[in-house]
Amino acid sequence: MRKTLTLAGSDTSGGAGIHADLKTFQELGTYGMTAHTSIVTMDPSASWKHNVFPIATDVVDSQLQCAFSVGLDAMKAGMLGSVEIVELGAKYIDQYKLENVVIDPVMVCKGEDEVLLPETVASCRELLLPRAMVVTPNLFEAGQLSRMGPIKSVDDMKRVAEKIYDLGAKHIVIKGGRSLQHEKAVDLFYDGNEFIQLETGKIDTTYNHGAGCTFAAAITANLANGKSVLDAVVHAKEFVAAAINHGWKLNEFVGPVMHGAYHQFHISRPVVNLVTG
Ligand code: PXL
Repeated sequence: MRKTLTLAGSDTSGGAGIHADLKTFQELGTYGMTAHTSIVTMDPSASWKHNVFPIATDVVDSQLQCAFSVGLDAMKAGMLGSVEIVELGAKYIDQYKLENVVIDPVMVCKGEDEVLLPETVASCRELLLPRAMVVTPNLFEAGQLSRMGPIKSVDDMKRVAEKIYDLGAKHIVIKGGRSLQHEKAVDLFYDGNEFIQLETGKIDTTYNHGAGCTFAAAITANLANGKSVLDAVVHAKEFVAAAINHGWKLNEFVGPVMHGAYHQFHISRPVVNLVTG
């Protein structure tokens, strides 16, 4: 059994963070393990406002010691929250020479505007990008990591991907998703050599909580299972598109993706077109 780890925040509402990752790891046939960096709760009496409770650094250290000791096939890092936790993650990746590292540089929860502190973004740029087999920023995160500001077009995505590659990440997937001014939902893959656009039809839903985490977790599980990086990314995009297609309303504030949709609804599996150049 291949072993996967997520170093991320716990989303009590079950759609994103560690919960999305574990469900996805399970769906894709790997053994999921966890290291919690924070616990996120939502206040039902304050329009589902997110409260983030950080986990003490020595507790994160202890979890990483435990998980890495069993021998990991791949790991994913999501919401890290502090420079100390970024440094710990980098230390364990080096100590155990882990290659299959997926960095999802979560800087903000959907609908919230509290952004990671600039020094945490800087430590992510300096310590995690050089250790990343794959990094999966959305448009905002890609703009922050590259320090190249707002991204408005596929051409902007290409310039930013080149910059993030120069910062040390081996493969970059910038998630344009449906926010880009384009008729399709476009993500851009770059491996330092060629650009590949991954295109799916835009899905008209707001029930997409946890989509980014699910995508990165699926890449992680696919790498653990021995897929090539491009195959891991393309399959993860199909997996998350199915999950978004079957997103559902949890309450008046949030609609999570359906992590199990890919395997439960074979007939409606989305198609991902690859456009090179
Ligand atoms: O979707 C971003 C995200 C990541 N990680 C955790 C979260 C969220 C958003 O709610 O709670 C733990």
